[in-house]
Formats: sequence, C-alpha cells, structure tokens
Amino acid sequence: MEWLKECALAAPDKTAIIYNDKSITYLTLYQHALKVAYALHRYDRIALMAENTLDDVYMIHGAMLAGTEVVMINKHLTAAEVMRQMASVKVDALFTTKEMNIDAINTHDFVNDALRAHTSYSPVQNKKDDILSIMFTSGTTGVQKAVPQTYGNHEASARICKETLTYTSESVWLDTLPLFHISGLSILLRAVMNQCTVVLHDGFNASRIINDLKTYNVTHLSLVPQTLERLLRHGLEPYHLQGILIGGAKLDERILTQSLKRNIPIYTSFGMTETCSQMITATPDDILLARNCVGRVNHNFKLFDCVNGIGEIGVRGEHVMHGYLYPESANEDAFRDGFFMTGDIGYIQDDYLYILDRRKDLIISGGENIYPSEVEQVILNNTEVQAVAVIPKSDAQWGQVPVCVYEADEDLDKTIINVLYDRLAKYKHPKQFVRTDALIRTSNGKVSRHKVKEWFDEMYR
Ligand code: S0N
Ligand code: MG
Ligand code: MG
Ligand code: MG
Repeated sequence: MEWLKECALAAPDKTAIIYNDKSITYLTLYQHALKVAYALHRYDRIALMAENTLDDVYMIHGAMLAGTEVVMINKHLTAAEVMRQMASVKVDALFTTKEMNIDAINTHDFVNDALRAHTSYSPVQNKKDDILSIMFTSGTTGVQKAVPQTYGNHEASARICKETLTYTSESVWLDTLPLFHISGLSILLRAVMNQCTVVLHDGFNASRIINDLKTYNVTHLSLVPQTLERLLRHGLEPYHLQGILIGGAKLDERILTQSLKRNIPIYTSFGMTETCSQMITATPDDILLARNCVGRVNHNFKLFDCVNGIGEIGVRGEHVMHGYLYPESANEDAFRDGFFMTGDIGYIQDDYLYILDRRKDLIISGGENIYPSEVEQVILNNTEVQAVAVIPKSDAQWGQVPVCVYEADEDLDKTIINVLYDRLAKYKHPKQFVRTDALIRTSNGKVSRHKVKEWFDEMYR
C-alpha cells in the first residue's frame, strides 16, 4: 500500500492538492510528506485535530509513510472530551493549532520545522491490516467508541465508491467536509489511490465552493444534506460536476426535487465511520427508478429480525472495521453471523435498499451525530435535575437540533447550560429547554424519549 509513492513515480507533475489557490504536485507532496514522516516516525499513534489545512494533509500522508496511526479528533470537542478520547486509545502526542488546556504540539510549527530539515527517509510498507486512522463515533450508551480503519478498509471503500461514482485519474474532488470525519478523509485517500486532484477547503463557504467548482473544473463533491441545501440557495448548477455524493443523513424530498430540477448529478448514499464511508450508493438512474433508495444491495447486505420485511441492516465486506478498539464491550453486539450491525432499520424492494429509521434515538445536526444519552448523563451527573430526555426537533438550519426536557423543582436552564459549556462540544448542546414537574415514564418507571417527543411535538408545534 504505497499509494503516494506510486503517484509520485507515475504522475510526478500531476496536481495532487489545491489549497488556497496554491497547487502542489504529487512529487512535491511526496517529498514534503517524507520529511514529515521522518519527524513522526518515533510515534506509534498520534492524535490530530484536523482543520482541513495543507499542514493536515502533510501530517496524514507523513503518518502513512511513517507507519504512524492517526486518531482523528473532531475540532468542535472540548478539552475534556479530547482528553477522554486520547486516554481511551493511548496516543503518544496530540497535534493541533487550537489553543486548548491540553499538552499539545502545534501542527503548523511541527510541519514547518519538518519541511526545513534536510533529511532522507525510507517509507515503511503498510500492510492491509495495519491501522491507518482511528475515529470516534458515539453510541446509544453515551460512550465514545473508537473505530480502527485499516489500509485494507480504506482501499475497499474507495473501490466501492468507484463502482458507482466512476471517477478516474482525471477527476477533481472538492473536499469541504472535515478530515476528522470519514466523509472528508475518504476523499483524500480515494484521490491518492487514483491520482486524482483534491481542492481542499478549510471550512464551509458556499460562494467560495461555487467559485472553485467553476475555476478548477471540479468533477466530484461530497456533501451532507444541509450543505447541499446551502449551495442550492447560493445558485448551485451542474457546472463540470459528474457526481455529488450525499451522505451523513437522509436527503429531504424537497432538496432532492430541487436538485433534480437543476440537473444536479446527485448520488445518495448510506455510510458510517465503521464502514469507512459509503457502503452503498444510489446513482441518478437508481434514484429515477427508486426514489429515496440508497442503492442496490448485493450479497454483502442482510436484514435481521425482520417484521413485514423491515429489519436491521447488517453489512459485511473488506471495508467494514474488524471491531471497536474501545470499549471492548461494544463488540459484543456489533456483529452477527459475520455481519456488522448498523443499528439502522430498512427494507429491500426490487433489490433497492431503503432506510426507514436511523440508529435508536440518534439526532443528526448538520451531519454531526448526537446521542441523547451522552448529553443526558452529563446533565444528570452534574445538576439537581431528577430526570431528563434529550429529543430531536426539526430545524431549518441544521436539519435537527437537540431539545432538553427535564424534571426538576425549579428552573435549571442556566445551570444546565453552564454545566454543558466545558464538558460537551457546542453542537451537542440542546437549543431549547423545557422544565416539567413530572416527565412522562413508561410502565416500568423509565423515561421514554419517544413518549416525551410525542408530548413535546403536541405542545410546541
Ligand atoms: C454543516 C457545517 C458545514 C457547519 O459548519 P460551519 O457553518 O462552517 O460552522 P462553523 O464555522 O464550524 O461553526 C459556526 C457555529 O456553528 C456551530 N456548528 C458547527 N457545526 C454544527 C453542526 N453540525 N450542528 C450544530 N452546530 C454546529 C459551531 O459550534 C459554531 O458555533 P458558535 O459560533 O456559536 O461557536 C459543518 O458542521 C459540517 O461540515 N458538517 C458535516 C460533517 C460531516 O461530514 N458529517 C458526516 C459524518 N458521517 C460520515 O462521515 C459517514 C458518512 C459518510 O462517509 C459520508 C457523508 C457525507 C458525504 C459522503 C460520505 C461518504 O460516504 O463518503
Ligand atoms: Mg504501525
Ligand atoms: Mg465556518
Ligand atoms: Mg425554560
């Protein structure tokens, strides 16, 4: 697995990355990454809080050449959350440019020093089962789970993507999604496996994206539904686009219709961190025949515990992670008969897969996943709140936002906000608080989020 070296040998003058209108060839990228690899090679595993800069690209490629595993850290997390993640997978060092109350190395300074040094380095040969990246996903229990993504996983994922999106070495991908999510990182990796060009953006800026789609003849783009909607509002047209890969959450019928009217080549998909990005993708032709599907299934998909044809989606294949690194216990229910259990509910009709329900109680805000239990536990452990339910509410800007309904003797809105401030990333903070004297419970006395949501929707519609 010497993707970058092969690019540097086969296509040295080909543009690998365009960042802030600066073009880097594959040869230059390889030379720079080798220097960073030399600086990194004493680390087995690092954490990188990526902000989608060129430095981050050098760090990721450098780490691959050095055989250093990279734990990708969400830039929105608080210091407390970052420390917890780092402790759970034991990293040797944290790299970031953000001012945080944690011992860390400044990514920019580190890369600059590495590039100035006169060094030569022979890259390691990574094998299929070596870990390239580690990403965290939250789960129903509220504990962050560490997902190892191997070289083999990433390679299989890129292959699956190529079966439907049909990109070539002439393709140009615009990467505006965070590199700390598989949605963003997978673009960088697909590109180096196929000698494509990546236009990298450090953050989402609709007019800049539309400008660059035209300037750089961009052929491929990945988006979450909310960012597609923002681009449509900014007058998005097909330009040179051959495919826009949509994932992270269900694409609203309204946005899909708008896109189709403008002849925008939409590919809807279903993917997870555990499957190293999309595991199934619907082409525009599929969407025409089977609206709202996420693609055609093959023998790697199976529905479990079906009632009337509806069941939990299981998936297997070389793109699927081998098992969570942390916590061990998460692996107990993760696999069945060799299939990874996605937790999502769906059905298959004429070989097309449809998603009905996302993982239990999952809230998706602008493509960021929020599990109610994580937020609820912080509130219960740190305030006088007697019972709490965090539930989703539709939101024009983010798709969904969390709402906090709590049981307490007095108004604790401000207390809760204060408690969340340095404990949880801001996107996880409820955007609305409702106090009640008695939270709805099930017959066995447990708070029922489902019932609370029904009550909330009735009261606050
Ligand atoms: C939606 C985005 C672009 C919003 O970011 P923006 O507007 O740049 O905000 P910031 O400047 O960063 O912050 C401004 C304020 O907004 C808050 N905030 C930021 N993001 C959110 C959010 N999502 N929800 C709620 N609040 C948010 C900040 O806290 C800040 O607040 P203040 O100013 O008050 O401090 C950005 O969130 C974004 O990029 N989202 C997408 C994330 C993503 O990629 N998700 C997908 C994850 N899933 C996967 O990776 C698996 C599926 C998959 O692989 C895939 C998914 C999509 C496409 C393709 C694939 C694939 O298969 O390849
Ligand atoms: Mg190693
Ligand atoms: Mg921004
Ligand atoms: Mg209130």
